[in-house]
Amino acid sequence: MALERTFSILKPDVTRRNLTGAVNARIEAAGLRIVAQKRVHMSRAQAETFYGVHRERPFFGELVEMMTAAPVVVQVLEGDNAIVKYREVMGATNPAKADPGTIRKDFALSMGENSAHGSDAPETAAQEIAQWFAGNEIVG
Ligand code: 3AN
Repeated sequence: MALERTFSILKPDVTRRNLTGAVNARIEAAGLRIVAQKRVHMSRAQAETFYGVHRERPFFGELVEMMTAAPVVVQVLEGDNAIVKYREVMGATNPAKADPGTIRKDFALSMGENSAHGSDAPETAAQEIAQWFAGNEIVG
């Protein structure tokens, strides 16, 4: 299987409750390596760019508010089949529907405050990684 990279965000509900290490432990236990990581407080412009694909959705304003309300941790994760694997480790968008043992089942508060973001495809992973990291900040 090909080594792949995905982009991850640990959302404000994670940093606020001091759960960064707990979520990272789940990521590492799943065999994904954290090859880049930094804590940032997103600006409104950065959040609007990041979630641009959702601009017309009814929850867009709420999503941008939530993502800019407190710091986040942005990450690059590397591993076999990392994009699909991380989405499995995160669980369903709605934490009430997420499988037991997933990050969202165990930590998320709601659909919006659902603890983690993970890229959904190779093209978006490349785009999202490029928005947040310079090549020399990713050390595999
Ligand atoms: P995922 O993050 O699981 O790929 P998307 O891409 O459908 O889910 O949604 C992006 C983000 O928008 C979610 N992580 C969540 O924070 C937020 N979101 C999605 N649907 C809703 C909703 N119905 N109400 C509030 N926030 C939502």
